[in-house]
Amino acid sequence: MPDEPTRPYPVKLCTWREIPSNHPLSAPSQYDDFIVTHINHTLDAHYTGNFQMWHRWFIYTYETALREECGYKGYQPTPPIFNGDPYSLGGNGAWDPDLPASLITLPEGVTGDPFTLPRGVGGGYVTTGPFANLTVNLGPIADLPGLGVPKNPQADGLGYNPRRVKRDLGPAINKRYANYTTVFVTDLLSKPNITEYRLLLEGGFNNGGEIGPHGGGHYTINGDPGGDLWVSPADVAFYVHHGNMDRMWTLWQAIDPVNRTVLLDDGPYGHITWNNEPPSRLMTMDDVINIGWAGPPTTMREMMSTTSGPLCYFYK
Ligand SMILES: [Cu+2]
Repeated sequence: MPDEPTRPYPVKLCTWREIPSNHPLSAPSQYDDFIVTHINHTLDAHYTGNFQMWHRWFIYTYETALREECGYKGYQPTPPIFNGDPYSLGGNGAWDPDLPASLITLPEGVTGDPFTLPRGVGGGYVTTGPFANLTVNLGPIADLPGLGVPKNPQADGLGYNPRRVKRDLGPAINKRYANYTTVFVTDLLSKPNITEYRLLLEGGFNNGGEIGPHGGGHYTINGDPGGDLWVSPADVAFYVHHGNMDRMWTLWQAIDPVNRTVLLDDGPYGHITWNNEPPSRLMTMDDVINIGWAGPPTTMREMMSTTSGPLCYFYK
């Protein structure tokens, strides 16, 4: 049998760096800058009109930092990514027989019913692969019942709270929402406008717990921080999942490029507040996308095409 091809470069994260004097964290790494940013923008970059654009810039900036500042020469890895070998993103969490199903609740001030999702086949600490000792420093902000990880006592989740990563990967959520066999993915590509596309992608809290391919990918990883909407970028698998979300959007745009990347002001795009609570105006192409300490700002308009403006990449 021929040798399995392996990737040329294991994924590595940047080392700790000097702290700018007005940085909000006492012990940040460059990696933590991305997590702080996502925490600070959770409520204005999800269930909002900028969801795809904000995450496109976020993951693009992350991958650029990996390549230009950390010496990484590859791309986001492709499967297998969870087999625990040296070129993977680490394995599943160790099997925890006592972990309950995931209870998903809404952020404070937002209406909607909580729902439960089936658990995976891990639940404990990641013990294999290059990220076996990856530390989550921030959060948790979400309730993670059963994981034995109390909420960060600092309400904004930015207090230094180091702990090892847990994952609860499993087939149930993935097969229902996020892998190639589910109708959600083909339905997504047939959506006629960006708002319908986004609503199916993100799912929602008022539709019987249908979480869409975006929530499906996140809750397939699950655990700590994977099951925490705010802190999820602290698991390196976040960037692969969102890379694929960006790829799906790119495919959808390619079906009608004139209307979906050029004639942009017709929208409609969603509102600027989470699920339009409190009621707010619609997002426009001139709205700024801010990613805090992670990188410079951009605009909605600049994020509409991966091959013009500040971006230059395509998916195979
Ligand atoms: Cu996000």
